[in-house]
Amino acid sequence: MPSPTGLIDLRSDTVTHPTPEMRRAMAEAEVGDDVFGDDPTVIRLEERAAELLGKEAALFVSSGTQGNLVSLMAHLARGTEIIAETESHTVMDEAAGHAVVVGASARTIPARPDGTMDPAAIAAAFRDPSDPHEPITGLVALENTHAHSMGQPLTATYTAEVAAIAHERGVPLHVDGARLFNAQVALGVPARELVEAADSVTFCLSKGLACPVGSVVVGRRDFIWRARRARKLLGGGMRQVGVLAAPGLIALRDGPTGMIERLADDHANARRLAEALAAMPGVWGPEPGIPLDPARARTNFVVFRVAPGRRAAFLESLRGEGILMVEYPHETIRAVTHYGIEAADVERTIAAVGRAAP
Ligand code: TLP
Repeated sequence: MPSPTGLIDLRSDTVTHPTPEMRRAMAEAEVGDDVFGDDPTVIRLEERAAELLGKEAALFVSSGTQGNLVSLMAHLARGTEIIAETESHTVMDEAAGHAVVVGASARTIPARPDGTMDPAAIAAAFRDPSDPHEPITGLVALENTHAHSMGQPLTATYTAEVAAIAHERGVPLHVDGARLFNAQVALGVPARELVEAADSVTFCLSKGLACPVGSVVVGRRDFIWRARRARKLLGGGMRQVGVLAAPGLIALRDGPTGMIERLADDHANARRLAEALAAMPGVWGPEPGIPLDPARARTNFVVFRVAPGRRAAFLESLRGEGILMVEYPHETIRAVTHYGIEAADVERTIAAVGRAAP
């Protein structure tokens, strides 16, 4: 489907518009009061999500941020600490909800280029629970795909290794799987296997899966009950919300009528963009002075840099051609492919970058 705005908007996969079928499903959704547990469409979506990820239960929430926050609230007590990646969304981009709402500190570990944290560093980051000076480690969190490493997918083996470290110490593992289905498609491994070892997972419907709103949290039944209570506390108990859950049921269908399989197109588009950018003068990879390695475009992100001090002018020049990218940390630029971006848009983008970068 061509872009509904006429722009080539590569700022994020959050800009996707719902499909015509999703809009029809929203109009026709069977609804009820979901705080009473009466919305049949929400119930179907939650059942589908739990089944798909191999967990006992699920909870539909307004956003990925809310999904992570209710998960933290359900897992943690005040004065506890999470171990998470230094630039993970939960630590960097959720307005410090872990601190402000949950009352938890974050002990952070930087990611390696493949998006993983060193397991030995995770093990070493656990606090001594017998020392009254220290916070109590209450949760380990992973992000899959890992955004700041150019959307690297984390394997089931790695997640199981981290889960074992956490579980040996009596601590649960949460996965921020905002783009978990991108990892499924990139690795060719079902999402349920990727998160089998995790105690809870948040995944987003409103990114590459093209739904207008919403994320889903999955986990054990008792965890989901606590998360539901936390959602209520945050004012996130919604009423006839089947109108928002209906697109999710379309997105999560198996096969070509759903929105998961087609993520492969986004990945191919990102790879094509990265390959072309890597060959251009004036374009580098995310680390200063190092060439862009197109093999790192494994999902739908391309992160790169232009000459020092040129970023704003570069983005402005693209904008003048109707192409949007976004500033990313450490002087980098991010381009994200998604539903609505087609191969021809990528070619137009490559030509525009060729004019703007040198
Ligand atoms: N990410 C957005 C921005 O907030 C940065 C984006 O454009 O990438 N986890 C991860 C890994 C995310 O990337 C995001 C959103 C979230 C959680 C939060 O999801 P929402 O935006 O639904 O609260």
